[in-house]
Amino acid sequence: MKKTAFITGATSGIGRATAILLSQKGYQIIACGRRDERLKQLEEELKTPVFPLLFDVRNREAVTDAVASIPKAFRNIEVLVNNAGNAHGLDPIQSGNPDDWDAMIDINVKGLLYVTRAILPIFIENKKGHIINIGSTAGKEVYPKGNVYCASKHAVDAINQGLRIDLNEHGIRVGAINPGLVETEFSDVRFKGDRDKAVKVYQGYQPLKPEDIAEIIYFAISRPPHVNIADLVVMPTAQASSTIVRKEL
Ligand code: NDP
Ligand code: 8X3
Repeated sequence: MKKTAFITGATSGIGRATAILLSQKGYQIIACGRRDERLKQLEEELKTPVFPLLFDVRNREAVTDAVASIPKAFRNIEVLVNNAGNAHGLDPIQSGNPDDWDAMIDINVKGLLYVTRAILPIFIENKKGHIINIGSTAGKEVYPKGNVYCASKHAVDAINQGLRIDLNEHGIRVGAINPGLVETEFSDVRFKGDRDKAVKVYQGYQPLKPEDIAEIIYFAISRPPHVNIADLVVMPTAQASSTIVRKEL
């Protein structure tokens, strides 16, 4: 039976690039997201079997139902990539929008937990599995106006460590990949479709590409079974921290 990877946020950016690469490497893909058209497009593009799962990670019941609906041929899940997430807004706390805070906590933190909780019985029964949590440099430091997004990614950092501890007895690998600036739809979402603002985030230097992160994810999951990449930070060469980016292009 082919190995299966369950990827959240496969409709765009890092998740989509990971689905494409893992399919090229022979994995069947369970591709998750809320945009049906994008999932259909991905299914047509991939060479290996794809099972599209349309759900919002915020909806606990929808997550449970989605995982329960996975057919037998796809239940041999070996890899879970917890990637779905976004920043919503970039404001000081004193003028921040609580709806944005809810979105970030509900998607980046609670959504990741719901999905993980739903998949874990499969990993525990199979006595194997590998969870890759997509954190961020925002989970390692806090930058101006990053407040709640940074809090959500610090939570991912803590959950990554907690999962590794709790799952140790089951032999399940758990690791986080924490990227700096990657050019995706991330800033379009953060700035609510303001294209001019989004484009500027990646101007004047060479940002990471989603494919760079996909390659690191593949590197992590293709290590021998005794090797677990527990926590990895990756930034563009031009970036030294969340606020120091050398612009020369
Ligand atoms: P994109 O905006 O390109 O992709 C985000 C993905 O998350 C989409 O596929 C989207 O799918 C999915 N998603 C968002 N909200 C939900 C939801 N409520 N339910 C289900 N799926 C959802 O951004 P990236 O590829 O950059 O982001 C992927 C991850 O990488 C995120 O966790 C982000 O925080 C992290 N990251 C990004 C960095 C960057 O600079 N780009 C740097 C560090 C970390 P859909 O809309 O179809 O539901
Ligand atoms: C995304 C990178 O710097 O916008 O996590 O927080 S940043």
